Amino acid sequence: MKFLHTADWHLGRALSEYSLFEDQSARLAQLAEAIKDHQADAVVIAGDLYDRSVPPAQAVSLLDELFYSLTQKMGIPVLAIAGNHDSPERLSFGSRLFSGAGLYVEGKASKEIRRVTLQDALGEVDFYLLPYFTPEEVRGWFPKEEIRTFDQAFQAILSHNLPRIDPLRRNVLVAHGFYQAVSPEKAQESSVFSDSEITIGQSDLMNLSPAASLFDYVALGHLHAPQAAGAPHMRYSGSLLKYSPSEARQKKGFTLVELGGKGNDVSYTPLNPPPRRDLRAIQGTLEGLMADNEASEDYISVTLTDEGGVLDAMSTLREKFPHILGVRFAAREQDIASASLSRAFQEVEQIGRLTPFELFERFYQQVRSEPLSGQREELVREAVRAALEEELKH
Ligand SMILES: [Mn+2]
Repeated sequence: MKFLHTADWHLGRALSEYSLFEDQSARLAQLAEAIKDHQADAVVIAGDLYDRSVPPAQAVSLLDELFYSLTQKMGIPVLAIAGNHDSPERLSFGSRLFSGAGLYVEGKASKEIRRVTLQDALGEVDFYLLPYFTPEEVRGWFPKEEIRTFDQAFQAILSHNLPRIDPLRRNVLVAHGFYQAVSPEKAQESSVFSDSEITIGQSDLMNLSPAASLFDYVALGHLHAPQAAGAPHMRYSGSLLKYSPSEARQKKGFTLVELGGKGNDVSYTPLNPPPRRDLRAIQGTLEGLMADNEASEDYISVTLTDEGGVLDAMSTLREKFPHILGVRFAAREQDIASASLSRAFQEVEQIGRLTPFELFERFYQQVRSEPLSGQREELVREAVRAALEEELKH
């Protein structure tokens, strides 16, 4: 059995002001290509299909088109679970009907983990679909047990399902969350950045160790960097694309997983086709960056090392990098990081003193690299005036 393990698609996501729709569609076309090229038998999507619980219509159509072409045109079964970014109920829509067509979507976690059995030349493979869940949810299923943490919730679900999982069969677990095959005590010092770039403490960590011998492969989603979760056969495939400058150095794509007969080694191969546009982080002085770099359509995150103030850095860089994501100043960050936090406070204070119009004016300048003027300026002034008047009425 060969399948593509992928996760964290975040369809509908934008980078700064740029929609990623074209990049994501191109990526999904590459996914379909990879399935053909490698003759995969199935696709496993380990959560965060969408970026938000109410995704843009365009993202819904994109996913609908892909699901149709995979299951109906190519005859490839699709197994998917909800991540923390998805709405469990919305993702579940039609799920019972669709399973008849080879589309297995598990939106809401349930006490009995949903099992989908697929067949290959060597026999059957059981896929267990465990979407993202919260401890509160799980507490309701096991009223007699003490469930406060994610780990307690996961262990309760796992023990409850143990009798249903046949260790003599080939088993695959699909899950979304912060999983590692270590004891939570050991992981206390470690902190990991997830998709939301918020540090996850040990409170979110779920220990996969008890599942290690039960499953031939564990297909995980949530962490955006491809990595093993404490054992080589329990893995995060990583996100579909680079979704933040902090991910600039990560390799993105899908993982091709090959299950042999029961007891045989599982092989996994990362597939990283080049994206439509890469995301790169570059650093230097404004002059140096402009002189040393070729013009590029890539998404570029810039850190300037200039000592003094730099005028119009964003619009200068935009000439070379039309998809610039933002400019940070290394010196300023150092200042802030060291003693002079007061400067940051001053800046915030200053922003606080701006009128709504002035604030928008700044925003416009930053986004469009040109001052707000003429008819546009009039329109904004009028809109602000109207909004303020409206507010005064209440
Ligand atoms: Mn997630």
